[in-house]
Amino acid sequence: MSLIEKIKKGNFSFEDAVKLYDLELFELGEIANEIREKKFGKKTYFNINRHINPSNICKDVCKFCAFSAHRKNPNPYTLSIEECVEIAKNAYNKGAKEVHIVSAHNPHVGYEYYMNIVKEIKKELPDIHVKAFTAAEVNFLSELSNKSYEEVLDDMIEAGVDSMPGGGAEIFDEEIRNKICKGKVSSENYLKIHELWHKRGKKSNATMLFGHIENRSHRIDHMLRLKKLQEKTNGFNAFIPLVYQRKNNYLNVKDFLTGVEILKTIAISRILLENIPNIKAYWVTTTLNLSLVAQSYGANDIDGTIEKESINSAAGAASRNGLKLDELVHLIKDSGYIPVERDSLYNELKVY
Ligand code: V47
Repeated sequence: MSLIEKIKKGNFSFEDAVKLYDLELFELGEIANEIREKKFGKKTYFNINRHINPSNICKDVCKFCAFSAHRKNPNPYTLSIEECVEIAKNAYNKGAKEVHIVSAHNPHVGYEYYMNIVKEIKKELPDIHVKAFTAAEVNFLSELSNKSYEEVLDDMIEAGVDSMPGGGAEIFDEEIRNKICKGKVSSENYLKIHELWHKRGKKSNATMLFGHIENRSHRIDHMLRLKKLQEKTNGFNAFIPLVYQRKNNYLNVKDFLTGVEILKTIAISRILLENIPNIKAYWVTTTLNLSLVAQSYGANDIDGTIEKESINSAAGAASRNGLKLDELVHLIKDSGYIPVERDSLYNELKVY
């Protein structure tokens, strides 16, 4: 049986999956695009959202991070709960349907600060979808409060969190993880937290940070661990391969990925993760141009307008001020796809 036949039948080994990278980009693209078109045709999803990053003071030191306040970014800040609510209100009034809240792990503000941001936003804006707190934050909040993961997740639900973002996954391989983000949530616990969240009937996303010191096998291992959990829970809405941004951090990376390697990784994720409905080519780290190309290599989602973003832009991504809705719509249309505004759970809201 050929490699492609084995993969298509779902009867493949880890080594087979790694060998996908040896295929020509166009061949991978064709297989990935077939899956994409079967699921979504020419539709490309986006949402109107606003990122809120409440604080950049962090007890953890991830070498790839340029966002947290440290020697290369000596500007610590913590937004008040009122400021977070104000940001959410302004965004809502301009059409945002989702706030995506991710903070650094600030040990000084207390457990309730995190929960109250959500509670107060929901009190003012009961209709807005709150996508908040990565598994890394859940782990941090559990350590901070001496509560179990279950208790933290239940508190999040009570506060009004609707879904969880996929951040904090980085790369699951323990040896690489130890080198780039020692002390952060373990891979096992990242997956456990998402499993517990899914068991509560809730959805989440999963990310993978690539293009640093990992190799192709580590990426395949990462995808296959997600695939296994998805088989159990079916709780992931989207997989988001995040391309490593190189500025203002402490990770010494000499070789950067080619566009071909990025597209191959997106295509392989579409092929291997058939059980995760959406593949997001997050324009912030993929760049806008490559995200548009990625639509033909398996990606059916490019995230959203964002309005303001501080984590990836601190490391060099061109996302500090988000993207205008009409520009996003035009870019998708001009590249031959149909822009579809979705809500955070992938219900279609408007076809442009
Ligand atoms: O967890 C940090 C990553 C993530 C860098 O769930 C970096 O819908 C690249 O998770 N280069 C936060 N990436 C962003 C994130 C996300 C974004 C959009 C949508 C969703 C979703 C989730 O950014 C962090 C970390 O993995 N990150 N530093 C860097 N230098």
